[in-house]
Amino acid sequence: MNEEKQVRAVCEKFGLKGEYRNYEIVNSGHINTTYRVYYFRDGEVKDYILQRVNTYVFKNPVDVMDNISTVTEYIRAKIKQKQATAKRNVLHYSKTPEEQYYTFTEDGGFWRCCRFIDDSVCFMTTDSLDVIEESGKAFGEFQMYLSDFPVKELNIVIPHFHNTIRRYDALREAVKMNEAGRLAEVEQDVENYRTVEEIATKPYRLQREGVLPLRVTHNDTKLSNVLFDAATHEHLSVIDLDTVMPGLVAFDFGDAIRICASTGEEDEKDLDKVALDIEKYEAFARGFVPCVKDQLNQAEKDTLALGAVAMTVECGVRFLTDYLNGDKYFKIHYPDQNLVRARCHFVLAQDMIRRLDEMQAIVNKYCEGEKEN
Ligand code: GN1
Ligand code: MG
Repeated sequence: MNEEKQVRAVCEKFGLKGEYRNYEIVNSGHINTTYRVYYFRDGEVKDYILQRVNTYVFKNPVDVMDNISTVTEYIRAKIKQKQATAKRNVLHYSKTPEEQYYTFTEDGGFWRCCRFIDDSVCFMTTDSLDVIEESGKAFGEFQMYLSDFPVKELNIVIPHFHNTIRRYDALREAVKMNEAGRLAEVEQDVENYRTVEEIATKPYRLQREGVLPLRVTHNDTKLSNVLFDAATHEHLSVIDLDTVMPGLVAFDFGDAIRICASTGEEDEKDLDKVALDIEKYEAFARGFVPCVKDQLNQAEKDTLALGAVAMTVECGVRFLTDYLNGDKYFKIHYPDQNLVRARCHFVLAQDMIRRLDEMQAIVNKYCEGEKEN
């Protein structure tokens, strides 16, 4: 079946009303295949986000949708306590006539559909400190909405997702197997990552020792996972809830920093361009920290900046592992993209390690915010 036919057939399975107009591919994610589909109904265009979930990555996609539906309902109810409608502030997934949040296609595809939030935009990168601060608020509020959510109700959709120790083990395994025959080319990169293993695995070790508590976290807090109002650039909603699971607040903070506070792209080839932008870092902290600080223990506050090191290294290790394994996990748009990503993350992490005290001082400032006033 050609792509458009399949897209239309899936829309029909969700019983979307109105007249189908057209569709486009959305290329920003590394995991799922995403389409924006335009319908015409009641004199206006209605658009939807249709996704084919990557079942190589999400082995139990029904569990993913269970998590997403419970979490979005929970947040919707909270938002409605303070405002009339939550329409633009939380995702709304469509159900099929059989009352399911997903449908299958004959080729084994697992699909879901949600309304596109009206007049919203997202950014892959930005130089606007206001946008970055807004993204910090978006993830901070998300954290707050779920602070009393019963953690045990969540399915663990990817076991050991942010277990940095296991991510290093997977890299060692990939080195041993050398499946794609690329080891000779990356020996220096593997060695580089070894030099930062100790510091990068520290937050995970603190979690294991019970010093850092598990909370309900988003676990994939990149800038492009926030929607903003197209005109004002105020934050509307966080998206991509696939990996909402128990996790560390430091990791939600840190994974966002990895993207929004880097001077380069996630796959910047010119490594001289890659560094931590401390102003952007501060902008995110200014949005995020005040939302969460009252619920964090001292150890959590003290390790937020370290979370950025951990997430940058962990993500780099994952890119390098995938490169060695033959690019099976992350989507790539050119042959050595995973290697480029891995190298760029190492340079960024090194800069963060150099500036860790400065980074943590900024967090401390926003943790103490109220005392200053
Ligand atoms: C993936 O789906 P996407 O592109 O938002 C990945 C994240 C990585 C990120 C790197 C389920 O996120 O963990 O940090 O790429 N998601 C999964 O950009 O592995
Ligand atoms: Mg994701």
